[in-house]
Amino acid sequence: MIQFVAKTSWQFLQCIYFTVVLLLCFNFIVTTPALAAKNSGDLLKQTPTEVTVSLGNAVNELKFEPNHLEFVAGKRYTLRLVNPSAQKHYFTAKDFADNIWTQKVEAGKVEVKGAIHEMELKPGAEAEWVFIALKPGKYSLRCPIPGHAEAGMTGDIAINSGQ
Ligand SMILES: [Cu+2]
Repeated sequence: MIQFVAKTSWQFLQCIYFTVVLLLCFNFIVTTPALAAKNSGDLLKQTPTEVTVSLGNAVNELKFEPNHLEFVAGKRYTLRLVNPSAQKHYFTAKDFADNIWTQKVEAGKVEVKGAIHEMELKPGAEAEWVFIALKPGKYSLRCPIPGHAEAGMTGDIAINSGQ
């Protein structure tokens, strides 16, 4: 048990200083980017920027439209995924998903909270992925259904630095 005995006001100030430094260190240790995003009311109050991506299209071409997406770190987004084609597709971007903070995914009457790594959209399906972009970088996107990525169903996602 450590006891601070303040004999003089100088020692008392030293105790205060030490305590403040300790608290700052502790705060630094527990503040991971994900927790920071989760705990920050300001980030969640941002009106999300809406981005729509089509998985395939009405004439069954195997591609994402658009196939290049850009986000800014620290900004909130609603990524609307739609599948207007006659077959199912995946939106698979695991590294991207690891570097964002997912607030929720809404599909039909279901709202899913927490981390998501890939989504399968059946013909005609629609889902909304609400997240905050965190770590700047370049990430790849693909549909892992056999033959789809090979036919061009790939894309890239950039998270740009907010500075
Ligand atoms: Cu596909």
